[in-house]
Amino acid sequence: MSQEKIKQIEKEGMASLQAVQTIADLELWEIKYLGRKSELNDILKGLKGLTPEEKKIIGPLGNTVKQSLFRAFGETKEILLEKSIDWEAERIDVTAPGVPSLRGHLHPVTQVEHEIEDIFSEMGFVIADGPEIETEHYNFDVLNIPADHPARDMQDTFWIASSGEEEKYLPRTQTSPMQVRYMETHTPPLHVIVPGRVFRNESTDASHEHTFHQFECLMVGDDISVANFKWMAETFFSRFFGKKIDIRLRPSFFPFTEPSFEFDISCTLCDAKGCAVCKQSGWLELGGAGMVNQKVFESAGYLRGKYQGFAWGFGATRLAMMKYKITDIRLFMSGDLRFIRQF
Ligand code: FA5
Repeated sequence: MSQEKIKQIEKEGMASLQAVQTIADLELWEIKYLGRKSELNDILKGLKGLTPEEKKIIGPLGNTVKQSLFRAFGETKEILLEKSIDWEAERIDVTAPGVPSLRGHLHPVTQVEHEIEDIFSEMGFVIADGPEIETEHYNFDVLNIPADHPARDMQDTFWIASSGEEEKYLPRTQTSPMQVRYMETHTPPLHVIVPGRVFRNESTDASHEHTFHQFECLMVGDDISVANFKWMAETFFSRFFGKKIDIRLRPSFFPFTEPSFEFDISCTLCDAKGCAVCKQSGWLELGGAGMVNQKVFESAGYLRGKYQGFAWGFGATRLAMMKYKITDIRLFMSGDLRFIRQF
């Protein structure tokens, strides 16, 4: 009797599936023939009440019919889904012009930073990174610039407000604090460069910004001399500008170097013939340098007189100005995309 019933369910189910035209109707069909409360399911659930002989016939038959109804359901679903696609709406016009995607690129100062890093890396220097927010200790004290020293006024500082008790913090005014930070954890011989953003509380003009990029270069060993520095600087600038660059050292003062110099490079804009940017002198001022003051070595924990080395710092933003012949430094940070997109 159940056998007959199962066959009838199959016949009826298959026939009514032929008539199903929509996904909604198909869902109703599924509930009726394959759902938990379907007749077929009731029969299969009732198997335990049957004799072993009946079970042997009804069980396999019920499952086979269930499977074939399920397969037919799947096939119909696929057909209906395909039919429901609006091909017109999906149509792709392969001849339509493309929409260009916006591509960003590195900021010109970052590009120059990368070039500088590449040249120094080739010369065997390692690249180190330091914190932009520094302590008074590293930015000034260990560099031989105590609180009452007039040299503090050489770099106008943005101080971070504090209650006065604890260590004072500031956005670093120079990359030089990394000299001592690096030496505290490394033993000579060492060759390191430190690129970084620095901040000064000063009024801006065509060649001065409150936020700009510097490079610190430090080379320490047993017998490093000014001659090493001069060769290094000439080699670096000649590679950077792709032509022979001369260096001129002038006596100067920095508390953390002794002796100290400002250094100029031959003007790249006029090939040292004299122009408005170099004020007709043929030279451009680019940075400071000197032999590391033994007091700085002592701050780093080295024995006085044991090592010799040079340190120099120069403005990477100024270098970018020379490279790209930009006459106003403020353009770099202006956020003006018309400027940035030229690089
Ligand atoms: C220093 O900052 C020293 N730390 C450099 C140094 C390092 C000397 C190691 C000795 C040994 P100075 O304040 O001169 O020095 O700045 C160095 C360079 O940073 C300048 O030559 C210039 O290229 C750049 N610079 C300084 N101030 C500005 C500014 N406001 N805007 C853009 N570039 C600046």
